[in-house]
Formats: sequence, structure tokens, C-alpha cells
Amino acid sequence: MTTRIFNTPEVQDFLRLASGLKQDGGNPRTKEIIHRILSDLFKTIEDLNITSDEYWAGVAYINQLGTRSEAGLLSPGLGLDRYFDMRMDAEDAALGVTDGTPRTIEGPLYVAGAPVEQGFARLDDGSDKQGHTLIMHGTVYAADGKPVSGATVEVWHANTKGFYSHFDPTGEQQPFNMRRTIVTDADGRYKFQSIVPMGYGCPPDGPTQALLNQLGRHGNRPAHIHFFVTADGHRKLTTQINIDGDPLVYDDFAYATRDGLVPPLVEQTDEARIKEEGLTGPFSEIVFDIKLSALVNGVDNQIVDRPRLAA
Ligand code: MBD
Ligand code: FE
Repeated sequence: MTTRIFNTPEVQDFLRLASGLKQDGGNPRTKEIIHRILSDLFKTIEDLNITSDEYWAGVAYINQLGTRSEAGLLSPGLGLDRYFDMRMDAEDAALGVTDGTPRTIEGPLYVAGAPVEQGFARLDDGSDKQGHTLIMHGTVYAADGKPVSGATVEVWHANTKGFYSHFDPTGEQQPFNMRRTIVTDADGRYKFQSIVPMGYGCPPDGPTQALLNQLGRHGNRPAHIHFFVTADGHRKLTTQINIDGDPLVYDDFAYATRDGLVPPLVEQTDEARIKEEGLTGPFSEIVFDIKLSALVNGVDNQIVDRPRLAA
């Protein structure tokens, strides 16, 4: 079928009608966005000759995404989260903001309300018997290069099955396992003990993985640790570090790997070092300093407000 109707006055008028643009009331921004997306969709249907069967499969797919709460998972999988980061990076470049630890995506698995600790925290509760001890620490620096005392370092990561507390399909983890908020000490330092996480995989029977399969793509992330870092006078940093050596470090389905975010993972076997940390056996160590960026004209011009789980 080669019928082309998209550019007719009738269809263009219909798009304005369906988007509420022909009447008062409602929200002008919503109307603008819906008009654009609906127009692009109508045009796509015409250009690609989308069949009714394909269209209704898509409608059912959206329902499945909702039922499984996977919209926030498909989003990074299709690179949209990364695209928002690219746009913020470009905005920074245009403003001449170049310093600071690189941002990377938040992902869908943050939970607000983790226990707050001063300077040091133990993140895991010892229940993951496959876990290899991890010690990670560093200094949070201000935009002027000075250490920041009292900065807030929120950390969250997965266990050795790649599962996060509050989202663990096995139900095995206690609330806030491997989630803490650490306040930097007088010298701007944070430190935690946990276990080395393993990579995350999309639920194999879920709609995100189903679409990735259609694209011939995998749905796995390299092992990583998430951070939000906040301090007075600075923009909130959203970032992650990858566990060096993970085979997927440069093959992340969520495209979150960035230069500067793959610190070395050093295996410590020296008895004195083990004792110094109060441990009983070898451990992995990551040293990672964080540099924040200053507010822009007194405000955090890139703060992201999104619905987040709070427990
Ligand atoms: C994750 O742990 C994650 O960080 C992202 C971005 C997507 C899925 C799972
Ligand atoms: Fe994650």
C-alpha cells in the first residue's frame, strides 16, 4: 500500500485536534509534546507502513512494560538515559564547565532512605556467602580543589547474583542491604566495606529482554557501583564506577561506561594491610576520588527530579 495521507490538511488538522491544540484548558507543554510525538508516530506508521498487527503488538507491549514495572529499564537499554547525559555534557561544554568527575546514568534501582553513617560504612550484612570483601575509599573535592567535609556520598550496588535489595526476585536481601549514605569526614574522606558486586542482567522473561532479543542485543551490565554525591555550593553528581576486569566493561547494555569511571581493583593479600583494615583475609581495594562541579549562577542547573522509590 502506497497511500500517503499524512501531509493532508485533514490529517494535520486531526493531529491538532487530538493533541488539544484546538481548545483552551489543559497544559500547553503537554499539548506541545503530545502533538510532536503523535505526529512523529503517525508519520512513522505511514512511512514504514506499520500494520495493524504490528501496532497492536506494540500496545500490548506497553501494557507488559507497565505490569512488570520495566519502563525505567527499557529506557537505559534504548540509550535514552545516556542521551540525556550527552545533552547535559554538551550543555556543560557550551558553558565552559569541564572539570569534575564524569556523570553517568542513575538507572532505575535507587531507593531513598538508606541508613546514614559518618565517614565509614559497612554496606553488606555478610549474608552473601559468595562475596569477596571490597574496601573502597577516596576524597570528595570541591570545585576549588579543596576536600569537602560533610559531603554526602550515597552508594548502592548489587550482590553476587547481580540483584539489588528492594528489587531482588529471590526475596533474600534485607531492606537497604548494600545501600548507605556516607558523610565525608573532616578531611573530605569517605570509606566503605562491602563485597565486590556482579553484573546485572535484565529479567530474562521480561519485556525489556524480549525487545532486546528482537534487536539482537544482550541485556547485561558490567559489575558497577552507583553514587549520588552532594555538597553545599555544588551540583549533585550522579555517577557509577565499573569493576575493572569485568568482560562487559565496554559492552554495557545501558551504555554507562565512561573514561575515568573504571578505577583499578587491587587485590590486597599482605597480612599487615589485611590487619590494618580489621579483616581476616584478602580483599579487593578501590581508591576513587570524586570532584564536584560548582553551581551555575548559584543553582544546580541539571538537577534531576524523577519519581524514586523511598523506603
Ligand atoms: C542496573 O543496575 C542499572 O544500573 C541500570 C542502569 C539498568 C538496570 C540495572
Ligand atoms: Fe545498577
